[in-house]
Amino acid sequence: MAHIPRLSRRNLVAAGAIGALTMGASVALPATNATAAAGCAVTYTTSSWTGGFTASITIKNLGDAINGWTLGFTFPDAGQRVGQGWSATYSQSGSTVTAKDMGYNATLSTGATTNIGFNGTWTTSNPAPTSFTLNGTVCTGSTAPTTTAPPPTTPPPTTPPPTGQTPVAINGQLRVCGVNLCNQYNRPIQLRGMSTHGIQWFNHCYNDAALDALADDWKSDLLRASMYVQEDGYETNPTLFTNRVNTLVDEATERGMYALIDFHTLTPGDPMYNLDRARTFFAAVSARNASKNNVIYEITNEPNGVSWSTIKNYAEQVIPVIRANDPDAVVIVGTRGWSSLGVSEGANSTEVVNNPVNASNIMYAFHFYAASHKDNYRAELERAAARLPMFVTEFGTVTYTGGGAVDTASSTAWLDLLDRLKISYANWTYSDADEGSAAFRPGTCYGSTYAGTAVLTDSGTFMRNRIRTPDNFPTS
Ligand code: IDC
Repeated sequence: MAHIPRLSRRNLVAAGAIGALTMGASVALPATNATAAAGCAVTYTTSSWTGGFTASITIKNLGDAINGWTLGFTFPDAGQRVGQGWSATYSQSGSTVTAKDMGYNATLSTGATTNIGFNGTWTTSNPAPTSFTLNGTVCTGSTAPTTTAPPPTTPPPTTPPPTGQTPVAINGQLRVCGVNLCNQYNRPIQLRGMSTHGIQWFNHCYNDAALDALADDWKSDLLRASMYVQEDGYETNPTLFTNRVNTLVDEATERGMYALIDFHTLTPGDPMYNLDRARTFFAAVSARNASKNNVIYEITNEPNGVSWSTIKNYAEQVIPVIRANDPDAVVIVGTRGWSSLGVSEGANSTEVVNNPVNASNIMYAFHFYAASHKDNYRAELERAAARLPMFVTEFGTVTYTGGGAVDTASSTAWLDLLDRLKISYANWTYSDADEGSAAFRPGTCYGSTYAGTAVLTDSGTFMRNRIRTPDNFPTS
């Protein structure tokens, strides 16, 4: 098996991350005039708080098809500023703002819409702009700007999810019911799926063929998009990573899978270190994905070295940011000791049961690595699951380092327990990392074959067998 030395692997995947940025742009686009835009309609809605706001903008092209667009508007108040944006590249000069397409969303056929947005700041007041231009043409079809968020007059632009037998088509919007995750029929279900590796390193693994294999060959219910915050992740380029998470949500949606957005804090272990980043990130992704029924938010991966009360405090500051945009989505909160319910730091789930997060429709995360964590961890999860809604957002079949051999006996005991308790799970990792936890053999992601078993490691073979068995989701 090819051994890719660690350093060069990182260099390669860094190149892959850049490649992905241009991936959307390399799709053949119709040769249409980039300046033509005979008419347009814009809706601009905000949710505002003291000094800050999130703006959601829908652009509808009422003219000829265009390939390449720039939206222009002017803030009415001198103190209004664009901050982090998504689905467009923003610039501001004085009060004049332009938002340019990002390549993958450059084409707008006649009647097509696209959604963009940004987080901004304001000082004295936050009125909506009164006029918009698209490629220089005034958008007379613009609906009256408002800050009270009326329903958009245009439908969301994303590809509609497939209907029929996909996990999302069957189960719809999920909610927490008692200690379970329930589907649209209010019946407990279990989602079984895979986690990406860090998208800053393995972005090239999440191409169409790989995601097709996950949905169709593995029959996965779930894709966890693991966005590290440190370690060359989100903090280095918030816009790039926010956009990439959003496109992974779209990829899951198109395939009828649930998308778990993982704000992958790890080192430092105190989630408060990333509180401002979390607020910015979750404001953006929850606004962008609010109308979808398949998005689950995991607000901190593995808190460690901090008390439960600190984690709870963090959760109670981040959850309202999500709820403001996407009130019905399930939110998952990490637990103490690398999401071990405290066990790895000498505590247990009692601290959570006695002092739960003050929010509804939430679950708690539990993580394990089967070769390292055995009976005492299983016993604690089972004890906790009688009192708390639990979701295994990450686990490995190997040791907690992510490496080593598959512990088949312990992994089987774990998954049998999760199946029995209907606890949902995502396995670390759907990647070709050179480590035992990866599902694919090293080098697989530079090829084009992902389905079948020839490309799989021992862990991949084990997990594919567990995940692809029928779900039998209840429908009444
Ligand atoms: C590991 C990766 C490894 C990477 C390391 C960097 O497998 O390639 O070098 O992170 O931080 C976790 C974490 C997860 C770890 C994984 C395995 O959530 O980020 O991934 N693990 O060590 N918790 C327990 C184990």
